Parts: sequence; structure tokens; C-alpha cells
Amino acid sequence: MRKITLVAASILVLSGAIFATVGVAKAPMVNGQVTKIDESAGKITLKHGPIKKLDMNEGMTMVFRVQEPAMLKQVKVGDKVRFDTDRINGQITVTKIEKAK
Ligand SMILES: [Cu+2]
Repeated sequence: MRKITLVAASILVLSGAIFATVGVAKAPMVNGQVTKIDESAGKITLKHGPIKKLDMNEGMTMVFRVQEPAMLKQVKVGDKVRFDTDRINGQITVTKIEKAK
């Protein structure tokens, strides 16, 4: 009986992890506007709305690192954008960015 309980518990934990992963993947992109681009530093300044997964509950303007330098060529200052972020090596990093349609 104890074995069955253990298996059931493992399945519950596993499916929880899968749902959490899918949830992150489906998280909507954040709306923002480019206010500055620093290609030599690989950084972009974005005015953005709340980003719940980074505990930013209010909009603000801040500097982000970009995952790929080429991302800085896809947008220019003044562009309205949609972007996604993650903490990579402890640094808040833009992982995806596109012009808002
Ligand atoms: Cu912020």
C-alpha cells in the first residue's frame, strides 16, 4: 500500500512540473517600448509593463541584457515591442523581442 501511495505521489509531482513548464512557455509576451540601445554593451533599455515572473508588479523603464547581440538589430529606439525575459546567470535578460504589430 505504501508503494502505491509513493508512486501516486511521484506522478502528482511530475505532472505538476510539466504543467509549470507549459505555463511558463505560454506566458504572454510583455509590451514595451525601446528607449535606448547600447550595442557595444549588448544592452537595451525598455519601458515596460508589469512582469509577474520577475516580481515586477508595476511598469518601469530599465536596462536589460540581451541573450543574442543580433536582437538589437531587430528593433530601434522608439519602437513599440513585445518581449520575453528570463533570469540567466542571475541577470535579467531579454530572450525574445519583436516589433509590436
Ligand atoms: Cu523592470
